[in-house]
Amino acid sequence: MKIKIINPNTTWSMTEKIGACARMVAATTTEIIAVSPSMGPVSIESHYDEAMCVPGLLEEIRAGEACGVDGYVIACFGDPGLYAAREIARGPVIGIAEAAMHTASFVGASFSVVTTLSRTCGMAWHLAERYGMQRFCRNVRACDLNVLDLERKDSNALRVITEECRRALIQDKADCIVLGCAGMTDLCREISRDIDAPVIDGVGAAVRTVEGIVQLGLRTSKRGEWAYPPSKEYTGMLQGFSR
Ligand code: 2AL
Repeated sequence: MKIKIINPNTTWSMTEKIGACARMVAATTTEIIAVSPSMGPVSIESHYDEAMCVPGLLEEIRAGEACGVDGYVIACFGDPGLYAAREIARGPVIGIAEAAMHTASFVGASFSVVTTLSRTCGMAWHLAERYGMQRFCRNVRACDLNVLDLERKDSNALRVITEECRRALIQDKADCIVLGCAGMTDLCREISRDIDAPVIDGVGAAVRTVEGIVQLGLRTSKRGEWAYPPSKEYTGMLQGFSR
């Protein structure tokens, strides 16, 4: 099985880290292809960043369809472009936020999200609403770390995130923690050990979800909302995106 993981930001050190962590949880028979788009923001932490990462992300889905990819993971906690990606893919496309929130709801009666900047907290709440996960989501907490801080050894990210997770367990009375950024994927096991509670990394949860869906012989339904989009001309800089 071939799974393509798209880190929709263009920071390749993060993409390689995401790929390595995905390979540690994937089945030995799964091939993980981890990529960043050729254009877009170096990190995604605003609505503007999210919008601007989508064309490059869709380009990667299109390329994946041309070379037999079985399923996709969108490795950014905003799940940018998720439904557009589903429209143009045969196999499943899973966002890390939806995978993490659903998985959290299986291992606890409640979760708190621990994310990067406080400006992204509203975005995570919107996703919880969209996925019907609001009733499980106790809180969305920020660490006030930039996404790119997670790539710097001297940022103290592990300590800062672990402390916020501990506060979430105590103050929110959350049963488990959802990590709110793909760049936190490598910290999951250690934080879980330190706080003695389940910590869900969306990258691992999404990879296992894609594997499960493909193994069940399922794919994205082409009957309704996620049918292939109607063919039409796109103009100007988006000319190459005509279908
Ligand atoms: C993210 C993420 O997962 N990748 C990225 O660039 N931004 N999410 C976030 N909440 O900061």
